[in-house]
Amino acid sequence: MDDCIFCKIASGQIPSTVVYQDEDVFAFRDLNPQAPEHILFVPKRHIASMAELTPADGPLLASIFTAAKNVAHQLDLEQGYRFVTNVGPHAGQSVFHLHFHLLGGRDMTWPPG
Ligand code: D5M
Repeated sequence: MDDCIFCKIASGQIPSTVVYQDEDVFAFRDLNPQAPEHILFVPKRHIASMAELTPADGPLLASIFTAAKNVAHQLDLEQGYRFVTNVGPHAGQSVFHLHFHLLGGRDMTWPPG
């Protein structure tokens, strides 16, 4: 999508601190980190949110989760981490391109705010 900031980041039009990428997945550091390690995982293809996913996206999700697991391992987050996606305004979604937050490097509380 032309006006989507995460499409522009995933295509390299807007700079980011890239952590991982492959054919379908792009991961970069969050501009406003909420933990010592805060990385966003996005599909390179534009999908507005988890609400838009279909069964055909299963392999894509497997790629995203596998990438996140491997990055968590590389960052020594073996003590634990959180992997979340916000869907819609009530959840605080502010960028409408599907993204998963990998948060780690500190103790997390539950329930989240
Ligand atoms: O999360 C959207 C996240 O996207 C939020 O944590 C800030 C981050 N963000 C926004 N713009 C950028 C750029 N340009 N680089 C890196 N990170 C960015 P949400 O779940 O939608 O609230």
